[in-house]
Amino acid sequence: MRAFVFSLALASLAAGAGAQVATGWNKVRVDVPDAATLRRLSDSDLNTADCILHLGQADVIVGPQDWSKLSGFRYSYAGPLEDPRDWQQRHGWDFGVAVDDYRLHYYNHDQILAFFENLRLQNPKFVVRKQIGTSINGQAMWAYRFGLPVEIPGKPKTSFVVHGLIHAREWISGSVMMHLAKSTLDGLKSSPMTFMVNQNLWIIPITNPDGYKYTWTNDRYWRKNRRNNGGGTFGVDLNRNYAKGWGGNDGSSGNKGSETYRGTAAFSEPETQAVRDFAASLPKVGAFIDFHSFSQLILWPWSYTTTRPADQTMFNNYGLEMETAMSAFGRNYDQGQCSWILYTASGTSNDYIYSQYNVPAYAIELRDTGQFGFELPEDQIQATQDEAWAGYVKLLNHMAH
Ligand code: 0X9
Ligand code: ZN
Repeated sequence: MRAFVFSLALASLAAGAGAQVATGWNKVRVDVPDAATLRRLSDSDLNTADCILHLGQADVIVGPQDWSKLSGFRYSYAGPLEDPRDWQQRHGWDFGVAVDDYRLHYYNHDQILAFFENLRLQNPKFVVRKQIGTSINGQAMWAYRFGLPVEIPGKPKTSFVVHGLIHAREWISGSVMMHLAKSTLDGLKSSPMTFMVNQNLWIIPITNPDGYKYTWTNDRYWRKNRRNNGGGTFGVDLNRNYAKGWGGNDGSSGNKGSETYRGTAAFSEPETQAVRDFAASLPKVGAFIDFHSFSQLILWPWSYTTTRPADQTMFNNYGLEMETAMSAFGRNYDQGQCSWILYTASGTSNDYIYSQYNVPAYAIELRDTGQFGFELPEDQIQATQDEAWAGYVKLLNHMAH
């Protein structure tokens, strides 16, 4: 199969036109026979299409410039991919046509912020926004607070903090942010005496604004932020840049081109600094969820080590509740400690929040389990939003207040 790929590439180059393999976007399947190859792959500059790298095989996204990065790996050709730069053109539509558009379509950076601004301007009593920082390329980072406009004197509200789009290509997490916002607002307005009386929901809809913009304009499969690392490589994996467990070689990479590049130091990136400082500014952090895709998993600390967290029983109990709630919409979710059921990941957001605030802090991998991966079809947005809301409410009910 390897010979087939090369001859196809050469033939395409020779032919000049219609050179799909040489100039287009493709998927190849890389053999991963041993741990050393697994490590070499995760440390490499290749963009993996799988969330979970494991022994056996791994699908890799190969852009026009990427073929040489495969040198030293055994692989076979697995088919063409759409040119990611065409996405906006293919999926172009007018924002705001119908109220429920966000249930049916993915929104780009400006549309997501417009959605949140719309909620805020229509409901100034319940919704407040705060700029929490600025991305490396100068985009404002926003957090939105949803809560009742009253506070019991001397008793600060407990904040549930959620964020989406820390990984740029995981678009469904942005759709979920909008749905948590809308559903919370509906709850606040319809049952103000009972719903979230002494709690706030803080949503950071786009934790990685530069990366997210880039997925709409240049590369649908971009994951990291857009820091220029020098030497032609870009991006730090923001979910390897937090301080807890930062630097672990098992769960992150020191190679600047790697998809899991951890950065030069813990909190080297303005985006993670913003989340850190924002959480520190809250009177009382009560719970945290970092939304990702894909794999349908509810993950809890620690991710940087297989050592069990002191609150294992709590994490497991709440995790099981969320698992049941989220599995009621036609897809099965599983829960467990990240380093046990997924893989070791060092320097993650929820390890950090748990280590700082000692509260339930989860990472949820939304749909699907790999059939469509990051490009979850728009007709699954609604069900994924519904199941995320169901899981969120379970944790909200347990949040100290
Ligand atoms: O690798 C990651 O950052 C997450 N998976 S993803 O495919 N969306 O990139 C998993 C992170 C899990 N984090 C923690 N359990 N802390
Ligand atoms: Zn992710």
